[in-house]
Amino acid sequence: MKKIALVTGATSGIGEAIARELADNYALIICGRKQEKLDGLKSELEKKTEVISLQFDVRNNAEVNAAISSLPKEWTEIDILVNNAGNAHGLGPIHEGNVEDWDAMIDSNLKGLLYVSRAITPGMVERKSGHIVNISSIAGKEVYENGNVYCASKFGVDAATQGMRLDLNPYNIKVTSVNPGLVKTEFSNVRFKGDTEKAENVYKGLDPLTAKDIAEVVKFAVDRPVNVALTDITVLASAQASAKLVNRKG
Ligand code: 8X3
Repeated sequence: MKKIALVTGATSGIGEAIARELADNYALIICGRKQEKLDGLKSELEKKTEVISLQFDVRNNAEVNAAISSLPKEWTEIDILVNNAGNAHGLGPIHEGNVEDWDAMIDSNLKGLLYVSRAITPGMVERKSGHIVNISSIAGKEVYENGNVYCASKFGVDAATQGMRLDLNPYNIKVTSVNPGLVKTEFSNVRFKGDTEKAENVYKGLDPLTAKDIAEVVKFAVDRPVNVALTDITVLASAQASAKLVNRKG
């Protein structure tokens, strides 16, 4: 079998694009919460490579462990782990924050990434090889107004990524962080809970990144030769100078 890549949050947006991109060179374990979406993507990608799907919620450690332990023997040696699952919920000042939104962001963006990494890294350590790609955000590099807890979750991802790189260094495991800026996906629809006007305004007057743009960067990172480790890659739309400084037309 080819090298095996596992992608979380593969049922939409950046994760789905990453799965498509990696299907050229890797056998794929696609993970997500929505079985129907997993089935659709699996039948599409099976035309290119071997694919297996795992349905679980990264926020639930028991589900994570059960799913990873259910892998058939020939799928257990995971070479590439892409921790992509996560989202933003709400955008507003800290004193008006919705605690359920906070829990959702910290549980999926940070704790979910840790649960999945905890389940998969022992095998990589044992084999002394592997590559983890954490999809973080420009929000893990800069705090912006009203971003408070989303930014905190992504700063957490940034710290966890650095920690993983240190701890896994003796075992030849590469750890890469990819930090996207404005990518037009369902991201803003989810953040604004279906308010499409607010979501559209985020990308108004600029040419945003696409999920494919980020997926191509991930592919580039995992395809580097053994002697090359890309550690920390921030990818902004060309019109962006920072998280919120955007040169919008008209
Ligand atoms: C997504 C990018 O700028 O909306 O993580 O935080 S941003």
